Amino acid sequence: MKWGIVTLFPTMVADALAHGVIGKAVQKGLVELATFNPRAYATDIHQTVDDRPYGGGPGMLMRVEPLRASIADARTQLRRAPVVYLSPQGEMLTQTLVHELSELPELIMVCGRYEGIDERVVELDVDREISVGDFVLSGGEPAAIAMCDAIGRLVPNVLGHVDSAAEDSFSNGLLDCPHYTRPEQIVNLRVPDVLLSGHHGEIAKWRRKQSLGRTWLRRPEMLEKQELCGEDQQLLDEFVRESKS
Ligand code: 9D3
Repeated sequence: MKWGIVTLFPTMVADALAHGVIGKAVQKGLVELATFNPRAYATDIHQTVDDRPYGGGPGMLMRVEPLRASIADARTQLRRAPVVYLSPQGEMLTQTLVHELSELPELIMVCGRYEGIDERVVELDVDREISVGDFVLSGGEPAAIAMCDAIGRLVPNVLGHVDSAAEDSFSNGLLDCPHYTRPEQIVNLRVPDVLLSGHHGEIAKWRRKQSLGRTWLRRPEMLEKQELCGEDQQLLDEFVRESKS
């Protein structure tokens, strides 16, 4: 998959995507990253990339000409790519949307800075506006990085077997169960006996019960969206009963 990222801070994005499984995928050519810096398309002596908003008020917007020229260049290099504008006004990024985007051959992401971009650029050049959550960032780059990370790990051969199984964990609509490693005791806290028992059936049941229980405690709205099977309902009932005693 090819990513084109329009950003005033190309090293911020490239550096962030140079680590871990995504970094490996870039090295292997499983994903390709190209950045387009509006500043490189600015034609005035000062290479100006900001401009004042009509109507006044505090804050600046991205200057239209270099922004549109950088998006146009990205489009010529990624001819099959839809253009996403990362913005707080966008539709919320979910794992379902991540899955959908991971099936594209190419994707262009436009990162805003300052107060954002002229609405006519959205109308003319943008196919889709996406937000990563209801909190305030100082620009689109951290959002683009999060989106590339989430998409990249779904690209075939980017993850090994172990991680791709774990991937089910959010897609299955439940939170993950707690995990434990050595030592068997930390301060006064022991690893749950069942995990030391070697009974794989009991271990799987315990993990499922913890997933259901934690989702019930922390994200009840996730459970309301799905109908539990009889066995899951029984495991959750046990968890609820035990949490009250
Ligand atoms: C005056 C109000 N502005 C500043 C508080 C609004 C504003 C402008 C620009 C708020 C944030 C930003 C920069 N944010 C992004 O570019 C962004 C973002 C975000 O802030 N939250 C969640 N997802 C995203 S995607 C891009």
